[in-house]
Formats: sequence, structure tokens, C-alpha cells
Amino acid sequence: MTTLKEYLDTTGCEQTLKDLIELIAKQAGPIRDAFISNQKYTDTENVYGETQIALDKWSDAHLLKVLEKSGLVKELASEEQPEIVELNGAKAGYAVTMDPLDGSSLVQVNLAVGTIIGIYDGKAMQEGRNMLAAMYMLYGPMTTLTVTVKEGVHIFALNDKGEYMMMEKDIQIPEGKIYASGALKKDWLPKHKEFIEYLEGEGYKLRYSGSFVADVHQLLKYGGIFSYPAFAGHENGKLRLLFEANPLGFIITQAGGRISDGSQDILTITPEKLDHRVPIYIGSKGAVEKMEEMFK
Ligand code: AHM
Ligand code: MG
Repeated sequence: MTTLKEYLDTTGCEQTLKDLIELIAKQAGPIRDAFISNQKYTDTENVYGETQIALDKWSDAHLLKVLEKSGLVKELASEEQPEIVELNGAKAGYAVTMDPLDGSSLVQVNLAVGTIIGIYDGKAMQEGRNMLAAMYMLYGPMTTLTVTVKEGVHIFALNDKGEYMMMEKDIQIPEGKIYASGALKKDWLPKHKEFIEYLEGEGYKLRYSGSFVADVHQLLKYGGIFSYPAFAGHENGKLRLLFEANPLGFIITQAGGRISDGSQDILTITPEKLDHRVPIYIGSKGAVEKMEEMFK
């Protein structure tokens, strides 16, 4: 079986990018270890007005510390930080975007959550399509790493020796029949409602957990579509362009799928601000194209 290191050595990546991917992937161990002692909600909110749980803050602080020490990252944009953090004295010039703990409302009920990472050259505020690499660690019954360096999408599992072993190589998203939609049904806009009714009519099965990273991960295997749409009073939806949409959109696109905001490829959107939100439709190519056709 191929380890993460062995796989990265077969790619055309710069050594510093390989080192950065390996370093971030390694943090799944400490983050998982922190689950038990960081369960509670804190009395602080992030910039989105969401109450943080201790594990959000712990993962954010941990990754910040590790990346600062690495000397590989010049700019760090985190969902849990109000501003971009400039890391002085870095020998490599990568910019990292991170959602340190996506799906955090599920931590207390022991459902799958994850860490989502985007890696760019230079600046964090760029179109998603400029990404050099994207990855996420998923903390489920297994800890897995899904990664792309623009040479296919591969899934690794962390073993009891702390090594990532390749489980799935060159995964391609099929045209399957799973669907998920966020926001309250009563707030859905007419076009979204019509699209969901179309999917149900076509025999799509609902699978929504409340963890974006886990809900999208299942699509790589089963196919289908996840959405967090624009909804009444929130024309940009809930999820964030930089931290959630772009890295997962990059991975799904590399696996032959698509990500759209309803009319355009999300990876072509220029971020206007750190907390830029975007309606999301992500998954199998055919399903996302059908949505765009119905939304016209
Ligand atoms: P988080 O990054 O603070 O966990 O918030 C994002 C999460 C996504 O993982 C998920 O898709 C969504 O928020 C769930 O929202 P809701 O509770 O409205 O269903
Ligand atoms: Mg999130």
C-alpha cells in the first residue's frame, strides 16, 4: 500500500508543498486527541455570529501555531479569525485557507466532522481555481485524508502507526442519487424548492448530516448533489467561499464533478472579503448542470 509520502513523491509538486501537505495531514492526530477535553460551547462568537465550541478554538490555535513554526506559510486565513494572519519570516510563500473544524455543531453528538484546507501561492484571497492543492481530514469512524495536487483526487486512511495509507486512487464522482439541502424548508426560494422537488421525483434520497465536509465526502463515492442555497433574507446562503466552498469545490471538480452558485462556477468568483458567503450546489456534474438549466 502506498503511503501519503510515497504518493506525494510521485507528483510534480515542489518539496515545500509536499512538506506542507504532510505537516497539515499529521495534525489530525492532535486534533482528534483534543475532542474529549474540548466539548463545551464557549462564550465567544466567530465573525459569523456563531458560538464557537472549545474545539473550534483549539484546532484554530493549534494549526496556527504549527503553520507559523513551519516557516512554509506567509498568509493564513481562518474561518475562526477576523483578519488574515501574516506569518513573518517564512522561507516558502504559501497562503493557506482553513476551516479548522467544519461541522462543529456535531462534535457533542459524535458525528463526523473535518478540517478543510486550501493552499495557494502568495495570497489567500484569490479565485478558487488558482489553488495549488486542496485537502480535508475527516474525523469519522476512521480518520481519512482526501487530497488533490491537481493530479487526481486520492483518499488515504490514518493507521494506528500514524501513517496515511492510500485507500482510493484517482476517485471520480459518479452520477448517483443522494441529495442534501441546508436552510429551513419554509425559507427556500421558489427555484430551489422546484429543483429539490425535481430530485425527489427522480428518486434521489435525502442524506444531510449538518457537516458540509462529511455530506460532500459521501458524494465522491455515491454521487448526487449537496446544496446550501440562498434562502429568505440570506441571498448569499450560509457557507463561506474561501474556507468551505472553494477547497471542496476544487476537490470535487478535480474528481470530475462541479460546484456552482446557481449560475456560475464558484471557482471563478473573485473573493470580495474574507467572510464572503456563497450559495452552494456541489456534486455530480449532471446534477449541478441540471440545476443550472432549471435556474436559468
Ligand atoms: P461550521 O464550520 O461552524 O461547522 O459551520 C458550517 C456548517 C457546515 O458544515 C454545514 O453544512 C452547515 O454549517 C450546517 O448548517 P445548519 O445547521 O444550518 O444545517
Ligand atoms: Mg465550516
